Amino acid sequence: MGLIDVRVMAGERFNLLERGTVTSSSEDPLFLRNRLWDGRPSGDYRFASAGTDDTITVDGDLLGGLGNFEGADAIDPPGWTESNSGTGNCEIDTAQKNSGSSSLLMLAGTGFGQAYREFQARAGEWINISWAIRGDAGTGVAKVRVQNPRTGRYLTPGAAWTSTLTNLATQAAAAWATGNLTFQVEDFRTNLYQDPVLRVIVINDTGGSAWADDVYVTSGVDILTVHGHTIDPLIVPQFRSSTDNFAASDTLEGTATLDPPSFYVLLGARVYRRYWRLKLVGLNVSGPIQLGEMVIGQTTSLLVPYEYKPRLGRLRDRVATTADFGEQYVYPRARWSRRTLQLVSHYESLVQYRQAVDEIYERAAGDAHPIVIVPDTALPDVLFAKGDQKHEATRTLLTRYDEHSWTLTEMPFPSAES
Ligand SMILES: [Ca+2]
Ligand SMILES: [Ca+2]
Repeated sequence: MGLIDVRVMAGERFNLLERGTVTSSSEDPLFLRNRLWDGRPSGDYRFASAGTDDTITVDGDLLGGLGNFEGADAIDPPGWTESNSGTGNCEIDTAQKNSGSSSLLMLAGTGFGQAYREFQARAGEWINISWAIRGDAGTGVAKVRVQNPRTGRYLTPGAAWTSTLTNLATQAAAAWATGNLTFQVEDFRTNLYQDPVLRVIVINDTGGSAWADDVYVTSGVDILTVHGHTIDPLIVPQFRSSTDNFAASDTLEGTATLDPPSFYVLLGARVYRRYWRLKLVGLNVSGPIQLGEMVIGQTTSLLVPYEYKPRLGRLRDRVATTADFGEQYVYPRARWSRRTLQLVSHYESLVQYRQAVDEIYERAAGDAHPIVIVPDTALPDVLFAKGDQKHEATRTLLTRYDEHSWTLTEMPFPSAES
């Protein structure tokens, strides 16, 4: 990290709200919660009333909670695809469980019992997978695997990727064994794609019976951002995490300092937990809170070029008319100014230049998808922005890259009238 810490998220799927399941303490029927992650701060979400301690909660399990293998005895595992061989079979079993009232039974039969479920990942993303598996102390061995179907590689217990078929964990004993692993998805240049889908596989290919339960996948979270809000000055926004949907576990990860029109809470490190919550502590006396866009995600730290000279600007949306005698009338139409950030960096190496182009320009596909950027973590500014359609740099001597004008423009907020 250089003298300045720059954080960025860009593309189609950086917002955990979009990949998880979102609930809120109340909801205006005309301004539903999917407007929190529609990629447009101008489309705002609203609570139904001015409640006390309003909350937005996301269940961030990337398997959609279906790794709990809950269901009626002997049915097919909900949400999992069976890929058995011979007389092998997978089914829900209420006789064995690590938690809840059932687990997945994998009968090898004359071949093997195997089930898999895929989840949306992002290139280079830090992820944690956890599991519980059980053998039968005879021939049945439970195995967990993670595969990237795009590269064909398997995740190793050492968190590396290999083209050899590899188990993440195995259990032969007739007792539940739990484990978890934090790993990084293969990067953009290995996948040759921004957002690969990964496959979690549970299998018994040795004989007899084996079981799996409580398979969960969480993305490492280090930021909460809110763009365009009507939160009263005395409300305290808290960023909280939980392992049990805020029953017994409820951890305060960070507190935001309110800033109009946007603010963020950046954590000191990535945290791997299933449930995340924005809690707006206090009563919003001015009325139901409106939120233009809300992001929970994982930032990338930019390798800041030596000459990082962001040019900050502001833009006001308005209507202007000129009378026939020349007098100008200007009417502000927006509630807040929009900020612009012009990057005119000089990259000292190909690595620095490529990271900026891959992580910002390529992930955002030019000006197609949004970019969330904190230009300096020492300052309160955070932009939900669009980039430029075109990007140009001049390669000079000694692999320096001089960027031409590259402007990120904050997207519009809800109009002043709404
Ligand atoms: Ca929105
Ligand atoms: Ca279970």
